[in-house]
Amino acid sequence: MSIRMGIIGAGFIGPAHIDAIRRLGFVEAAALAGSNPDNAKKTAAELGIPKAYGSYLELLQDPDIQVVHNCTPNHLHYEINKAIILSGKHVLSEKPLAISSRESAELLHLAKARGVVHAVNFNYRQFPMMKQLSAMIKQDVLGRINLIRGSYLQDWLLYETDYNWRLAPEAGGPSRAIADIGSHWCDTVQYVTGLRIVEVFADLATVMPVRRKAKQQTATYAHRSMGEAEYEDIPIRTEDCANVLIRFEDGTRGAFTVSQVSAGRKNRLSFELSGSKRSAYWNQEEPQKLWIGHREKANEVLLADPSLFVPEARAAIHHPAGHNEGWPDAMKNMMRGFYDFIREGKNPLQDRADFSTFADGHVSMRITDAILASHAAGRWVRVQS
Ligand code: SOE
Repeated sequence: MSIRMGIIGAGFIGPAHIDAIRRLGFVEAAALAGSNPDNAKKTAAELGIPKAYGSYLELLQDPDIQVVHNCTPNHLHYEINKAIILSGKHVLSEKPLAISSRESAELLHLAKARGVVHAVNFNYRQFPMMKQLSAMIKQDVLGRINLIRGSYLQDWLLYETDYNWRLAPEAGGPSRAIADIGSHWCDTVQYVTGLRIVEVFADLATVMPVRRKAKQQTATYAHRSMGEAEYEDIPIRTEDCANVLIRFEDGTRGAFTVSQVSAGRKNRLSFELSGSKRSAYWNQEEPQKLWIGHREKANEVLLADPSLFVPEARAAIHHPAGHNEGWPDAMKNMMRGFYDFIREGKNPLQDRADFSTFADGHVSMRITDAILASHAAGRWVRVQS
């Protein structure tokens, strides 16, 4: 018997959710809700989804649907996640979980009170190499971690004619680069090291204070060149890039940079851990490689290989060594963890989840809030626990 899911919103990320759940074999994409009936019908037909609803409230009334994925723009996450929880259906939300940690605290509380299974899509921790690295750290292979540094760099917002709903605080929220991609960096690093970020000192920058928005809507990652359309000037109030100093709960120091204006860097989430015995470096654009740094001998590169991995990491890898896996496979792992939890009837209040839950989504919102407050005040700010 398959689990039937419904999806709300189908921009860039919605189809990736559908693709990943279909690869599980026991989840059916049964319904889609859009902002109006015509669009919903068209998109549902393109994605091969049988039912289409012109509003998410109609989808939530469908008794056949057990799980709902919220793939809408950020400003709708809170309202829709709340409605999903109140409908009694399980919920998988895109990140950020909400626009502020006040909202995410309420969502976490509600999800717990209603006993629904909840997840937020921090998919980068789902790479097999991240599970391998996490196990290596637990086995003390790197020794004590002294320094954690890295970056998440993209270039899809490099030009002044690059525009998307994520740039407007009304749709994307008060933070852009930090909430959109810095949140992934923090989740991945905290997952791998097992260390919480407790304090931040941030410097945010909007390098392009005015952008030229094409009069037609522009999709995430769409490329447009000047002269192709009519434009209007839009003042920009969200950050294109940021540098953040961080302190972890055990006193470990770190720093990360985020940028959506770094030419040539497409989706480069990377970090380096400097341990007392060894270092390790990973870059999402080449996810099958882990660089291991030594002082007394030649450095090594570990290539993803199920036969060399610990069981938790082996379970996340779907093909033999050399048949490289990537982003869609990490998405599949995210979905598999979430749907196995539901299929096995696990209790979200008691059973441990290896996928990111609303608790992780809330932690992430607390970090974003602290980063914004630090930038505004020009000083260290503690992340509220
Ligand atoms: C755009 O910056 C984006 O699609 C993010 O919204 C995703 O969360 C990230 O995985 C890739 O980049």
